[in-house]
Amino acid sequence: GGDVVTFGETMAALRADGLIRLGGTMRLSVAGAESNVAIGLARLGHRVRWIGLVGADETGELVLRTLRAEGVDVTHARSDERGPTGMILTERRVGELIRVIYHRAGSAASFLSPDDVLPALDPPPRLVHLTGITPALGRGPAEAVRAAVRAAAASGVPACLDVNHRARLWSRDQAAEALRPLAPSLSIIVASDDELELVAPASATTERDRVAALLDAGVTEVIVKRGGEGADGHTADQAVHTPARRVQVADVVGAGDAFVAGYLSGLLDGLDLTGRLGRAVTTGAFAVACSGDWEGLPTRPELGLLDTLPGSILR
Ligand code: KDG
Repeated sequence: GGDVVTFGETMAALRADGLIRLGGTMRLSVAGAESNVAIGLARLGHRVRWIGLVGADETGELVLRTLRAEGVDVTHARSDERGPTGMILTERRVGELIRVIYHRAGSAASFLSPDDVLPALDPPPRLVHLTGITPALGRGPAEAVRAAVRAAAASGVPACLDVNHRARLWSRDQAAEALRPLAPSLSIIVASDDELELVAPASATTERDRVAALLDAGVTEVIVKRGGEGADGHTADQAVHTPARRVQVADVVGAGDAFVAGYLSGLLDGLDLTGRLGRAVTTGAFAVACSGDWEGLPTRPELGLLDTLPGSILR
């Protein structure tokens, strides 16, 4: 079954250095929250499978080829004629502020269904990873998420959800309606501090209550991300704060996915909560310090690189 199975939409990513409306050069890559996590895990030596639909087009080939090249198992991913591969454009608007534009409505990935996902969970992996982006893509993807959560629970496989609210795709109310019912069947919930309310019961009104309510509902680990302030991890008997690692910011997009990859890697390696969060803030810092969502993610021997002195040369 491998270590981790994840699924979602991966798009062609076109990244402009300046303003798109002024024209100029863009760099072509791929991006998708779940495949970013998959690449992060594969670079750290874990066996990870990504499932998704791409269009029967050249950008779809780019998505699959990139994931294959990164050592991600794509044997259950496929192209589908019903829509094109989605596209995400980014431009650097001012300083570190990056504007995101989607062309993904009606994409092949929005036709994902439980039938695409369930066979890939047999034999069961050690972990299933989902994000709150997938249920925003359409009825089929939302059903696929519910089916995967049910299947994981039935076979005793821990499921991790990164809330990842995308305001361009749906409202906070719509997200909460879709995500709250999943919570009791999840083992790990990762949310930024402003996303926790989208998955915790509406009756809880403070962060403390939300964390407590999720743990009471049976979630074993609640991880709250605070960007440059680091992250907090909560289990039934422990609460740990880990500061972010200080790096020069190149591009914060993808930091959350890198964080999740580090966290899950630590979990697979049997690290304790402090160790898991330590690896998460380390992989998150790599994503922030490098441009691109996933390109700068570390291999296992590179995990210690941030401890080298600034200005030193790797030989
Ligand atoms: O987490 C980074 C993602 O936002 C990016 O890779 C694209 O999956 C993506 C999305 O839906 O925004």
